[in-house]
Amino acid sequence: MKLIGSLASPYVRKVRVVLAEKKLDYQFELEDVWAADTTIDKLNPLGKVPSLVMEDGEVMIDSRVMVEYLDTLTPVCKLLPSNGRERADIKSWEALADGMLDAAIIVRLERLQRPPELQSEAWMARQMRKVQLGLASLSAKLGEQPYCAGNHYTLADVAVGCTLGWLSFRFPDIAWRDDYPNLARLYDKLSERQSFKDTVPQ
Ligand SMILES: N[C@@H](CCC(=O)N[C@@H](CS)C(=O)NCC(=O)O)C(=O)O
Repeated sequence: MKLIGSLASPYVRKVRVVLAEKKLDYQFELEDVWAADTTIDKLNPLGKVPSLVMEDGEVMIDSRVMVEYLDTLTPVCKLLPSNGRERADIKSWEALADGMLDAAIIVRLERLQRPPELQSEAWMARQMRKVQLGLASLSAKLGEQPYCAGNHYTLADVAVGCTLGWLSFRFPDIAWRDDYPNLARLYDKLSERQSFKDTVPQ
């Protein structure tokens, strides 16, 4: 398999963490989707990373599809139960964590890629509200549990960890560590895993 991505993308990081946890071999190819000469849309019509080129040449898109598939490839470090409510709950954690990223990235692009006179404060505030409410919700759901889904490490922790790490990287002014010590405790624990150490956003 060949994973196309960047070292900064939190969605790419999620897939890289899962590949590492599952001990799966892959090639990693860097692609700057914002460069004028990017050819990413030849592989992925949405023009996004991560994109995963499979052994047969087919391209899988979207990190959520990828991690779900990758988890089925080996029994090592099972990250998602096969079915049932617990699976849906873990996918909901992931949907929330990814949704917060989607909102924060809109704000970042608005700030970086639109001329100041075209930027909408109201639009950015609407997106930032999703990030702030998302943090409060993650913290409330986590409570005093050691991991998102309870006592064991799952895809929920991978997704939440990638979101928190990216917020620290791109939005250092969001004081989530001070506001939500339980999220900081979780993130510090995840950061000790080799899969997280090897994929710190840069
Ligand atoms: N839902 C997608 C989101 C992927 C995504 O938005 N990736 C960003 C990089 S962080 C991207 O490639 N953006 C390029 C674009 O939107 O044109 C996933 O989980 O894979």
